[in-house]
Amino acid sequence: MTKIKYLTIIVCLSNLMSLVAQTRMESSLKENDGSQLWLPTINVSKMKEKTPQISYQGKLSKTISIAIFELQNAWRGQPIILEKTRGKKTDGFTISSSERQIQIVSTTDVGLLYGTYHLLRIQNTGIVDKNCSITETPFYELRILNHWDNLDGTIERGYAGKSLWNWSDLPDTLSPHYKEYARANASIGINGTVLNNVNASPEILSDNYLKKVKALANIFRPYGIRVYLSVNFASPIKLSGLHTADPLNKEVIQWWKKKVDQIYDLIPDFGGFLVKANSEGQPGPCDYGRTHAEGANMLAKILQPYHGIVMWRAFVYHATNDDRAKQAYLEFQPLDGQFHKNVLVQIKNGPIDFQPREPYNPLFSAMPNSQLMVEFQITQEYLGFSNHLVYLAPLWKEFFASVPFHTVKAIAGVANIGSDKNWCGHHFAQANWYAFGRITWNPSLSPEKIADEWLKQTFTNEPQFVTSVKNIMMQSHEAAVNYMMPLGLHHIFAGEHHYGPEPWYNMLNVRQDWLPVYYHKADSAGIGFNRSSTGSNATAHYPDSLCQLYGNIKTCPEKYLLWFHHVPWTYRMKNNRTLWDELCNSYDKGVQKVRFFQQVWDKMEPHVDTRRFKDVQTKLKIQSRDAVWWKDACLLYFQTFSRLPIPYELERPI
Ligand code: GCW
Repeated sequence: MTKIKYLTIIVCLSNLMSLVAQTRMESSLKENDGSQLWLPTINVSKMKEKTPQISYQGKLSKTISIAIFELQNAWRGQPIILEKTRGKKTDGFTISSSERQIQIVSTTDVGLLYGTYHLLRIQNTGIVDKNCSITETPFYELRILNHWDNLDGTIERGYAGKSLWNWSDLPDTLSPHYKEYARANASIGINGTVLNNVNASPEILSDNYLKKVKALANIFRPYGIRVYLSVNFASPIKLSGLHTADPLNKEVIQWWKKKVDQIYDLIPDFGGFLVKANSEGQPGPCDYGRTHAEGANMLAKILQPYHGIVMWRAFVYHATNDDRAKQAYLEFQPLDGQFHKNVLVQIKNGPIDFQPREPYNPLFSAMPNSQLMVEFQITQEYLGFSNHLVYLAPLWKEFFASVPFHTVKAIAGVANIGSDKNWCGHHFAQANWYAFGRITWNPSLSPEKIADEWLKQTFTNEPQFVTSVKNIMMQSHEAAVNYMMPLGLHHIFAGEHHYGPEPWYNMLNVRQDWLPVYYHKADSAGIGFNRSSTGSNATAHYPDSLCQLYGNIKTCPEKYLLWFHHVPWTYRMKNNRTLWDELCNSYDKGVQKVRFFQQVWDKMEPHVDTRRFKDVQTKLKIQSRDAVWWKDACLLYFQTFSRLPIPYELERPI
């Protein structure tokens, strides 16, 4: 048992003057390779010089010690009182400040840690108010990252190096990155992590790996982060040689029960399982004639006594003739109300697959009797990998413009984190990790506000820099949609790698629903996927008002036009251009935007350290070339059907 210590920590500080401005100056042009993220550098020698007075009365847990350490390292202001009060346990906190002191109050240790990070955030973004009173409560209880990390160190759709988890060294050697990762997550409220790929190796549940998982869980725990695992539904067969993985089979149930007991023995606060079943070749309950609900409930009942959960993915589609956009709905909607209470159905934001832009997945408005969670993709599988600067908060906000916050119980994000020095491959990709955390904490935060916070903490508070670069970030998603897939086009990526364009990709022996031609359907009459009542009728899965809106070519928002309709090349758009001219203009607009980003960034040189300035400049060059590649490839290919000229005033294809 941990020895309970009651102490009051009073560390005296001789100089209490506000050093906010000074801290900013120090951080702005210092060499920075991005490894520091948005958090204050830990500087033990400076801590001694400037340690503020911090008091806390109560049981000193590891979590509270971290909070005190962070404050001692970076807070430059009034004395601080950390106070734990009685009441309903939440992750929320209150910060109140007066001339003389600041008080952070919460009912939990982790709430005090979150309060600490919040205080440092407001200090670093330059808005510390002497008489403030802030109350923060996270909107979602579960704020979770999904790592698609394989046990061999590779990451599926990862573009920032190898996996952070050094499986071969664990549990004996613990990389310092584990703590830094936990610290970064805690600073933005992320409280869960699924360590391994949803295409799960059964090995993760072996005795050997569970010990490694335990070592990571021990490091993350004080930061308020619980560990979860993706599991392979056929694990009983693959690990222990059972002849079946049928969820209703007694032996199978017994196998999972024993496994779960073993896990909780090692990791008492283990979070639960994430399951990709009967999707893209993964095993699942349907292999035995059972439903997704039967599969999920079997695991859920076993996890329930431990308060564990099951996150069951609804990302399913098969090689049938029916529209891929309809398949998850057809399979999952009839199961509404059948899932056990500790099952969350995890649904990707759109009905196809993390495309640059998609309408929302209609399952979100069709399963009122189930607990749903949304899966966003932070890693930029379809958005230029770690080469393109694309700020994703506007994309996620677009989802929430259609799906009210309360519809989902939790948010998962497919992580973009790897072993690269700068964590995410592109300095600006860190903004997406940051924004994901902030949105799971408070989905009403605006993308502008989040970008503002991130820029100030990561680069500098210099107003000219913040305004100009925020402007780039805010326009970056729309720019990428324009130079890749404007007006509702989707999935016209090169086969396999999902980086560049290959709208012409068409092979006889490849599944139809993996071919771009299946999605854009360009022919001499027009372009686009008819999902209205005269086509696949996917529009019928939306509530009536939206079904009518999307189903009618005249009322369908133009950003989704080619998602829902096959449109004649000479169709008149709202601005009176023909569809073809509008398509050309959109691609061109995307390219010009990236050129504009380059110009703005070049002017930022005085405000940014050389290393990061050059890194971003180089990435923008790649992005700019790629944008031209996309424009030229798509327009020249589609022109073979439209047989119309590219408007005079636009840049010619190379
Ligand atoms: O988008 C597709 C990806 C796969 C991924 C799958 C999924 C983990 O291309 O790499 O597999 O989605 O989400 O399961």
